[in-house]
Amino acid sequence: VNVRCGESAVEHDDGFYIRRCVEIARKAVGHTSPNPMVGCVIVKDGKIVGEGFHPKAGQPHAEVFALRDAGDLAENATAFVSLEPCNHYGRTPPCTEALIKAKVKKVVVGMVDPNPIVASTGVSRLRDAGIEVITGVEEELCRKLNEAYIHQMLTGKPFVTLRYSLSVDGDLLDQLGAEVTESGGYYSKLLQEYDAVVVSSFLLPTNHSILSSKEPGAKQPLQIVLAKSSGSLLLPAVTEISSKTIIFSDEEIVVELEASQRGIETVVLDRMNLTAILEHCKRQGLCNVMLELRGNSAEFEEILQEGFEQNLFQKVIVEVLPILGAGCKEAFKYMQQNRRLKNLTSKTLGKSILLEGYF
Ligand code: AOF
Ligand code: ZN
Repeated sequence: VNVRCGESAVEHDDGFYIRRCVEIARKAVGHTSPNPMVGCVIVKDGKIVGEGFHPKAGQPHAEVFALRDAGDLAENATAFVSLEPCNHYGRTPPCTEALIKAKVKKVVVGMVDPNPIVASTGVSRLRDAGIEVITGVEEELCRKLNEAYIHQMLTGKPFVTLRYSLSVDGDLLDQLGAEVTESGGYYSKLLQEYDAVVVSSFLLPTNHSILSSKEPGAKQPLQIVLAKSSGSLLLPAVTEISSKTIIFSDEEIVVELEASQRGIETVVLDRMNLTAILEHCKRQGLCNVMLELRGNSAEFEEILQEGFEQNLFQKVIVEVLPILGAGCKEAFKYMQQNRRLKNLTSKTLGKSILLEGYF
């Protein structure tokens, strides 16, 4: 789609280049937290002369990579960025200064940065330097790209998604649709977007491998295991646990770890408590968390209640499978709230239907 230097120029509008910024920003999906995903494209005389994206917190920002890629061609060019260029010294120096030094003529910004340290000072710094700045191009797309980062910046809390699979008659199921956990499947792609996935310990012994994304180069989410009810929790052999795991348990349960599993962190809570779990995620710089509900959801009971009462859930993803029953009918008794979802989307996936919406 993009036209590189040397190829013939095609007339594109600003939205085209911001959409390209979003496309390349997503190359770092799952890797940037607590930072946002950002893409930058440098355009001169209708040709893309430089591209870059932010690969990981601590590494240079998108603008820096794009300016490096463009070299001297950045002079008098237009820089397109999916997020307002930063204007502060964080882990890296301000992108505004890099753009000014490179002598770009114009900057087109997808959305302003909700980070209070930046909050429009990037735009004003560029304007003060005589650079023309346009903001709010493909803004909705840019906001969707970083919905977790934005939520976390505005509320100080991780973005939380509830995900589950249902039968057509409304049972909460253990299983997912065919092939969705394989590479390219929606569930495999979803896992790479989340910094952490919360599951019930019931799921672990038999089924935990489905908690890893099969996308090439995916960063695996932290597995947060909830262990409740009296008895003991025996983890599967550590060789089978592909990503980092942390176990939150109540005082009733004994978590038995083998010698090889001693690295697994365990946290004892006096009761199952979503606020405490989210605090822990926040301290680790995790921006988004997925709650994975399966057939036996007893361990989620208090968490669901707390989440709804305190508005801790942002998004819901529901897969409806073409089967009847055989799951847990009781699952949603504690979810009785008359709430309408916003921005609902639906699509068919093979033989299933996938619904997504926001609380
Ligand atoms: C940009 N371009 O590619 C990104 C930006 O600690 P630092 O230096 O990485 O700064 C992190 C903050 O910078 C982050 O919270 C957000 O406000 C902004 N991220 N800005 O101009 C980028 N990733
Ligand atoms: Zn920056």
